[in-house]
Amino acid sequence: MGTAEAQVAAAGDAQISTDGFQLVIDALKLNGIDTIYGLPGIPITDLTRRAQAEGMRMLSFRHEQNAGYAASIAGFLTQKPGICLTVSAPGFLNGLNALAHATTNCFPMILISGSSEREIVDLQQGDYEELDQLAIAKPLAKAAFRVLHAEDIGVGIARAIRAAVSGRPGGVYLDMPAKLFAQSIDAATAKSSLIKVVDPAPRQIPAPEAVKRALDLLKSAKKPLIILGKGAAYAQADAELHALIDKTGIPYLPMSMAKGLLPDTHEQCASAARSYVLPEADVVMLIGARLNWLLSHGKGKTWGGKSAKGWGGQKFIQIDISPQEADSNVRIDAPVVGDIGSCVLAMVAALGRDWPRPPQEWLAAVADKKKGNVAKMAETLAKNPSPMNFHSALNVVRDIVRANPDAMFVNEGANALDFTRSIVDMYKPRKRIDVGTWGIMGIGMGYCVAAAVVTKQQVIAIEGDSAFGFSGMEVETICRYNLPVCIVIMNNNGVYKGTDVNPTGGPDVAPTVFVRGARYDKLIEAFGGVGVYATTPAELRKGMEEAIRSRKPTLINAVIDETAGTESGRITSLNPSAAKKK
Ligand code: ADP
Ligand code: TZD
Ligand code: MG
Repeated sequence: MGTAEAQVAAAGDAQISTDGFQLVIDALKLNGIDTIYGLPGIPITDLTRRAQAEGMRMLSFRHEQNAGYAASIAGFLTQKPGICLTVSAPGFLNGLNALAHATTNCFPMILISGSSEREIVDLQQGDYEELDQLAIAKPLAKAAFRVLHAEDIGVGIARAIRAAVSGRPGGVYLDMPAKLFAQSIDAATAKSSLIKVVDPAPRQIPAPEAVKRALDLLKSAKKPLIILGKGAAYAQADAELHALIDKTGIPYLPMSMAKGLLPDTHEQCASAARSYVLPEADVVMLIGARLNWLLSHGKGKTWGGKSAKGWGGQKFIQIDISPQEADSNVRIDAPVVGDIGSCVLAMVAALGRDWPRPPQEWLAAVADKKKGNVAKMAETLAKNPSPMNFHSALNVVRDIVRANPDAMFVNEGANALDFTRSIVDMYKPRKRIDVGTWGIMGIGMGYCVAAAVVTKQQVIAIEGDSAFGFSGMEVETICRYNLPVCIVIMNNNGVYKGTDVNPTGGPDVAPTVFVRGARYDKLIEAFGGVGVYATTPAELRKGMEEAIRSRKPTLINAVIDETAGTESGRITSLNPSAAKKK
């Protein structure tokens, strides 16, 4: 019997009451939220217990940051806010990183943290885990609220849901002081205080003149290009996007997490000719992608500009739900503001039957570049060096993903990220989830848990050995919930590579170097998972195939040539010391 029911039974019919704990659970369930990612402790331990007792999936992590990352990516995958639940001060701060990550990446998430007593915190009298959490969360969240009275829980959760998913999605903080949970409230009043949010992410229809302006510009292009970003993946407007790409015949580039929106093997996919199409294109249509550092801010040498910040001469169309995004880096000639589904649908409708294909010279030039680069890559992938390197290992991963296109794919690291992104093709939408806008390490195991829980599919994670370390303890969580996760650690003994030396000759190794030959595979065995030690592509293939066949939690320690990586992977230019050396 749940605590609420017990109270009801004890109280008798005359004064049926419930409490704050129960209202939080009821409010979430009423809004279709059935999973919480968190870590118990004062004052939310009973909330975790009662959520489970009430049929919610309560997933307990070993560190709140990983629970938070799980919640954030659950939000991306489902368009419902992922819920992360933490204790006060330190638990809250551990979760805060993920909240900021959700806001930065435009993922809907709600961080619910218990907090200490307001009157003590505000007078700074030194309460247990005292911290003014709301004030700290505000600058990192899309919205932040505090609920003080049980009768306001319904409104608090409704506002948090709306803030998280409407418009540009983001992270929302909900502060719940300890006293709130224990407050008792008349059950009928409680029930009527709950809000089932109607249409939490309303469609936003673009203005017809904005659509026309964009299409006129696109039609004038000699070398048009479409860039798909993770906003397009989030929008789940897959059919509309297919229609747009098919009907216009325009080459497109997927950003990392937009890979697979259309199969990477699609003939219009220009990924293999990226460094050719960016500077060459004359009109670029961005769909759910920001012109941030990942696209070199839309200017400079990457775009054919003469100087580091010079404009490359492109005209830009930008489809985005945020009206403030346009002109953030370069002039946007045709902003189209609305949700991607509605915007792309409006465009497809307005294309008409006689939309001209892009000029043949452009298509041929792109195809030609692609062919050359693909052939070069095939040659590299075919090699079988000893020791195994990133390419020979990733050649295996590429085959495995091709054979298992429904598997979720998690990826983090530097070289382990960059090589994987360019070598491993994706075939279906929202399969690839990775370091995102900040290029952070640490999303790995949290993402694995959420991906397995939300999609029920096999999960494959390709992890740098450094990247894995940020969330490695969650292999226990993966084993505990018996999730079908196959973690592959690209083990090159360190950050970027394992060969740096301490210039003083002292006993400490260099800051980028880890224990040589570390046996990460033994780690998962401690929790009943399967550990595999792989030094050849054949061993790696066998390990991955067996993991997928058995669906057992598996960690494959893929031993990679420790000299194989480059400093910072592909972003060496952002490294002050490396740039100076040039
Ligand atoms: P990427 O890193 O893949 O380039 P970004 O995270 O930079 O993608 O950009 C995603 C963009 O998508 C953001 O500007 C965000 O406002 C936008 N966006 C998110 N969801 C939607 C949606 N449903 N409709 C339109 N735009 C969206
Ligand atoms: N801390 C956080 C939270 N995010 C980061 N991005 C970094 C530190 C800096 N960093 C990178 O940008 S990549 C990386 C770090 C520490 C690890 C690279 O090593 P790896 O990958 O073993 O994961 P490779 O294959 O050895 O390059
Ligand atoms: Mg490494």
